[in-house]
Amino acid sequence: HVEASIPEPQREAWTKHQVGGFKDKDGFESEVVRHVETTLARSLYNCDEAAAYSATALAFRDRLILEWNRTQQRQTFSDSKRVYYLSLEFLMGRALDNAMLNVGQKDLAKDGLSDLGFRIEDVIQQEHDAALGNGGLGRLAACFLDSLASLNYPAWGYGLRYRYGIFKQEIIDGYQVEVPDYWLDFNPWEFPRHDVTVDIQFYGKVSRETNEKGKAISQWEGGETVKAVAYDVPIPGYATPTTNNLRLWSSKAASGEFDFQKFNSGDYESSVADQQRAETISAVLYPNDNLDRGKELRLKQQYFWVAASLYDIVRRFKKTRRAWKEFPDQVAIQLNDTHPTLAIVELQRILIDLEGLEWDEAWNIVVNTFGYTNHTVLPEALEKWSVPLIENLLPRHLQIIYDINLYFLQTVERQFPGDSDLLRDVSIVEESEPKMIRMAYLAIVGSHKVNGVAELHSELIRTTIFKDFVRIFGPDKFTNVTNGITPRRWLHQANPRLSELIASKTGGHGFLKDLTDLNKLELYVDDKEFRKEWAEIKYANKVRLAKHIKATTGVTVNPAALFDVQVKRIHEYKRQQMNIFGAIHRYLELKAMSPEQRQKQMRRVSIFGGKAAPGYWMAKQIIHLINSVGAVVNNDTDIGDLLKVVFLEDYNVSKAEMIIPASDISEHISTAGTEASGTSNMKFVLNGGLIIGTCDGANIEITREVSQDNIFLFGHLSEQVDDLRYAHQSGEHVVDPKLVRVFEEIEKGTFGNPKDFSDLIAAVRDHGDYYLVSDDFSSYVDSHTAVDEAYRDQEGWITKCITSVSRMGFFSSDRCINEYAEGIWNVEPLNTTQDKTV
Ligand code: F58
Repeated sequence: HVEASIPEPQREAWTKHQVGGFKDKDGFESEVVRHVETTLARSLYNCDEAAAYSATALAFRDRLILEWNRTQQRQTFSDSKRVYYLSLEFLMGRALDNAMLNVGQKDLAKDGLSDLGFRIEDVIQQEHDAALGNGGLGRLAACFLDSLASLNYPAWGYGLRYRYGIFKQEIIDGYQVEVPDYWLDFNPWEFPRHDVTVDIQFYGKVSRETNEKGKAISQWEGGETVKAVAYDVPIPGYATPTTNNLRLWSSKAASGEFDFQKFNSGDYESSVADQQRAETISAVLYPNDNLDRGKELRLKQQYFWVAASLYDIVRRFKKTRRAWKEFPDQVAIQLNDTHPTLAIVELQRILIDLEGLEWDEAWNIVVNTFGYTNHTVLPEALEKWSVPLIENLLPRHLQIIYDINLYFLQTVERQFPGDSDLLRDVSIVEESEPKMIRMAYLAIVGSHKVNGVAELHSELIRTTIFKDFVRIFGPDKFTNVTNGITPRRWLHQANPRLSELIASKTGGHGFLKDLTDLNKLELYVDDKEFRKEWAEIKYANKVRLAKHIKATTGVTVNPAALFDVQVKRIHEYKRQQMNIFGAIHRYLELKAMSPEQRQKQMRRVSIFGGKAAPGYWMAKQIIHLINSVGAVVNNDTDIGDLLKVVFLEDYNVSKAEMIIPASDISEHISTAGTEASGTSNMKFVLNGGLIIGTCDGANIEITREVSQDNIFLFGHLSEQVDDLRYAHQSGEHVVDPKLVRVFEEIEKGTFGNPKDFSDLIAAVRDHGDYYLVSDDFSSYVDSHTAVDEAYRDQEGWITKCITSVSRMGFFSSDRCINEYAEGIWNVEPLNTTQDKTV
């Protein structure tokens, strides 16, 4: 029942002329030249690497969109249930390399580009990262899209098309400076859909009317209208014809360019201001990682995106002419954290106010449609919105939230009569001044499943922040889906040589579709030739990173030294401060040694990278301390190669692809119970690095898979944290003597003005050491000693690395997506008859 716009008799002409995309090297070259000469209006006389990138990207884009079209048709005709992944962040990184690998034409493109005078590596490097995310949560969404397409699930991502992604970080005199990331100058990967628009309403008022049947209907009207315009980004699956869609919304003034009435009457400024106000909604990504700031513009972003997406989803459903009660059989919507929680309220509004359903019938549909993923237990990151703010911006939604809460609390009262403490504790409305809406509670009440992202994390949400809801809804509503990563980007693309070596031992590239195939590697752990190649690849990756370090920081590092890496957003709970204190401790120990003793020590390069939220003072101090320590240590002739400390500027997805394969040991050292999962831990191990970590997040499951012998665990356990904090508050806090020594050195001025770092020290020494840096410090230092000893035995080290990689199959995002599909969405992959093979 899908209608084609071209009538039957004319379709023959269409089929005859349907474009197929390039098939071979020759076809690819001709597409590149055509794009250089026509689309870019250049020629062989002025085609630089940037132009070669643009033309190559356009050639692949053309290919993708053809698959995209076919996929959308297939999914529509099959009438199968679709998954909609709502995420305010998609941290995609570069697209070209990924597209070439996923459609299996990188070799062809490499030869073609070489014929035309270019090296494919240089061409790939021209691309600007699509950085529409902060960190783990946004990158997880990107890995999920890759898996959904690779597994042939009918799925769409919905997000915002920010004009500015996460800021670019520059390090000037050791301090972070933020520079805007304007990435849309040339973006061949998006298709503007100027015909797919939705008018989104804000503010205004609610009136109640009685309809013909005598039923009271609420109407929301007036206020401000902004237009949402769709931009589609094709998401190619690996070795499959499926190319799914990521739809990003951009905001525009509803009245077109600007108000001509105002313009003609001389009121230029306000006519332009209206336009700018509208465009501001999708202008910039909020750069906070694990912190909620409650700004009105952020709420506007959330509603704008949610309302446009739901309108689109409902429009698609209505085309099938099914009954409303079938909505949850056709549609599964996953909420990536609470940011899209208003979708619950918006769908209920559509059903009762616009479609005339009864409350209960509508609510049943809503609950069966939504699933909610929680990504944090940190209280400062749990979203709350003030009631007056919502009341002003979305008056009808506030009423619906109150009704949802009322009916919910009524059921709680029936279940637990007279328990007023419980009612207060679980109320969606917090009785504070001003009142606040607890978005996580709203998300729980409005979803049929709630999941955490690693076993410990899911256990913690069941027993701490959401424990009352487990009593109310029963344990089955709460589940765990341990995060995963896509092996296509994080092994095949980031570490092509390792991927080929693995393919040569496991019988081809099948492991990229079923990562548990990696276990075949364990057979070769003693194979001399294999081990030698393994070591060579790691060394080559380290040489490449060493060159990057030299080029960007001026510091010379020895690739034979142990590379110790901590790259992630800078946050006190992730404890980069502990890492740099540890580096200072190592420096002091080396300084205290005789030259003969020093000779026997292991060489280290301590590598840091990551952005601090612009308003996060402590995080910025940490960056400054790392750079200040580097400036001293790296120029100390007593120390030489034994210790280098570097901070890599502007950590992002494409840098991660270079850094991760070059790591020997990486640090995942959050205070136990604070890191929901972590996903880079998985990437590092998959690339043949070991990890040092706390018993937190997915580290625990990684340990279970690779075994205790292949990971360096240290520190207190999550169940000890409360007692330790309590003890600190009661004044029983004795700072670890090694750490005292580190603080003394900082305070002597060895690393510059001690005042610059006084808050970092005070947090540990005087303000209760909330993140338990001192409590974990000595076991952290010991663990580093164990790392040194293990690395001294190179053969033993390589055995650990190979064994670990062979046991990482569980951490594929394919496994993770299959768990969501079965346990939460109830969707199945769509059979694509002719599965392509790469
Ligand atoms: C991260 N959260 C978790 N939030 O910290 C990490 O442990 C987990 O592996 C990852 O999610 C994926 O599940 C995270 O990245 C954010 O960046 C939010 C951005 C918007 C404001 C609140 C934090």
